[in-house]
Amino acid sequence: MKLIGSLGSPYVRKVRVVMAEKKLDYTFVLEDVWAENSTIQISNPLGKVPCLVMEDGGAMFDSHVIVEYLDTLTPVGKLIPANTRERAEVKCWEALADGIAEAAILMRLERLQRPVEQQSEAWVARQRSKVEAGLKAMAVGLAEKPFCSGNHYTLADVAVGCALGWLSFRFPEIEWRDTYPTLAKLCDKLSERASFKDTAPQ
Ligand code: GSF
Repeated sequence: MKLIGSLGSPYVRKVRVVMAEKKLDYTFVLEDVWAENSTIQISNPLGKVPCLVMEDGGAMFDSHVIVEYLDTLTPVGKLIPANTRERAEVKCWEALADGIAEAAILMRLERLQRPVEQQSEAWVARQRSKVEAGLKAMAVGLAEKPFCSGNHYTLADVAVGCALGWLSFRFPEIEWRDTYPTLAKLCDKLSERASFKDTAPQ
């Protein structure tokens, strides 16, 4: 398998963490999707990473689909429960974590990709409110539990760790660690895992 991605993306990191937890072999191919000569659309018409290219040449996206597929490949390090209700809970955590990252990415793109006079403060504030509300919802959902969903490590924790890691990487001014110490504790615990250590955003 070949994973096309970048070193900064929280979604690519989520897939790489899952690959590592499940001890799957793959070739990591770096792609700058913003470069004019990017060939990402050959594999993903949406022009986004992560994109998984399988042995038969077939391509798969987006990160939700990829991690769900990877989890079926081996029983090692099962990350998505089979039970429908628990499964939905884990997937909802993933949607929340990825949604926070998405809102923050939109804030960043507005600042980086648009001329200053075209930037909308209202748009940035709208995305920021999603980030703030999302962080609060994650802290409420985690409460004093050791993991996000149930009593063990799942894709929910992987997604939360990747979203929060990215937030600290790109938006150090958003001080979620002080506001939500339980989320910080979870992140510190996750960052001790080799899967997280080896994929820190850069
Ligand atoms: C999001 C992927 C994405 O936005 C997923 O895989 O879960 N829902 C998708 N990827 C970004 C890189 S990053 O900011 O994580 C991307 O490839 N953007 C290029 C573009 O043209 O938007």
